[in-house]
Amino acid sequence: MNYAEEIRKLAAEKDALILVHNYEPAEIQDVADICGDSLELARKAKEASASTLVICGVYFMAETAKILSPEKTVLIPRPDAGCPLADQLTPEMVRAAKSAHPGAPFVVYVNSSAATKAECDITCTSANAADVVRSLESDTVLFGPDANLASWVREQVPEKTVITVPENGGCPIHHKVTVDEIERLRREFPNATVICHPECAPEVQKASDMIGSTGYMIRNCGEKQEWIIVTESGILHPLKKRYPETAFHGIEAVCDNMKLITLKDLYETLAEGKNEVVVEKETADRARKAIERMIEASA
Ligand code: CIZ
Repeated sequence: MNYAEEIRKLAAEKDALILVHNYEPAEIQDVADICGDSLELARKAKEASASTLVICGVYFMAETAKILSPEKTVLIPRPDAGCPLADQLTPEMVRAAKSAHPGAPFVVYVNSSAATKAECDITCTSANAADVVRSLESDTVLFGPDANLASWVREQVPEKTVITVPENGGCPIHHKVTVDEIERLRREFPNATVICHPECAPEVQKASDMIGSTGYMIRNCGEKQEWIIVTESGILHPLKKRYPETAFHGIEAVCDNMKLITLKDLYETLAEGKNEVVVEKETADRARKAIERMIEASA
């Protein structure tokens, strides 16, 4: 069977919109209606008129779509696609931090569960974390779970005190990138500009020429002829598609959770309407406030 063709036919028949994250495998990105980073997918999920949304990404992304569009059916082809970063911040940890710092708002990275978001004041993504923190009145801000992203926020918003919860949370894939690796790539490709994701460690951020989310990379990598791309390998596909004349050199960084979905999984999910995402109403209502506040702050 030609799964890609059958998926497109089924999506039309079932009034389904397929939203795919930039880290997904190339063949999944190629059958998407919309590809993007978490912020772009959240915005599109909110605006979409289709009755069904199929989210190809990790579970928190599907939860976010369901929270923003409770009236829609939201499906995820692999509900077991988790996020080890999201698991590092629980609702109890947020409550404890808030009671230790009364009045300080909690900014939660979108890579978190619905239950954790429900305890927080506002969400952020890697595309808008500094803008979100800057938008808050309080001088002290609680931020979690990614301490590397928090460090980048501190650089851009030095007037605020940013307290990380947990102290050293991080994405295992980005956190293991080393300065040695960047230097080796610079020696190999001396004319390339290095751009890293803000989930990388502060020393890797400093060793890079630019820092940005995947959406930022896609928008800005037309500016130079050769790049070293320091983030999950899935991003190379949309970059090469968009800038066919540009040279892109990636690093060894593969998120197994982002690579779980196959075309067969996507086809079966659409055909059977299975793997529906459910978020309990009270949790969804509270988490929605935090996500919508982010969307307003980064409009
Ligand atoms: O914001 C996102 O979607 C993540 C997890 C990374 C990125 O920069 O796209």
